[in-house]
Amino acid sequence: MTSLFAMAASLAASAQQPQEIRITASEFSFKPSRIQVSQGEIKIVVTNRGRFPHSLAIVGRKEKIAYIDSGETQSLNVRFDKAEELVFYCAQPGHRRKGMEGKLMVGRR
Ligand SMILES: [Cu+2]
Repeated sequence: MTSLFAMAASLAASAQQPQEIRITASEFSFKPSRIQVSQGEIKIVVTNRGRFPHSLAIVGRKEKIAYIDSGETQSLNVRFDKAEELVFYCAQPGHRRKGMEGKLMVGRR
């Protein structure tokens, strides 16, 4: 019985609010461009402070924010189950090449 309670407690803990990270996009960078998160559910909030539309994609993941107009804020929930280092970037034509990319480090270093 005790172990059942312990399991229920840990399930409740894992159902907590996702970690939230906030990123600003502009011409032509993301700030911050290096982000460290723990494994689990992450809410990525991106605000476009630039004049051009931007986006946020993650290499190897289907989830993305396809279009963020100037002045808009959009968010994306993504789950990361293993420790890994991912690259995120803006998928608008030419933007990644001009510097719109960053590193997302999942898990402990
Ligand atoms: Cu862009």
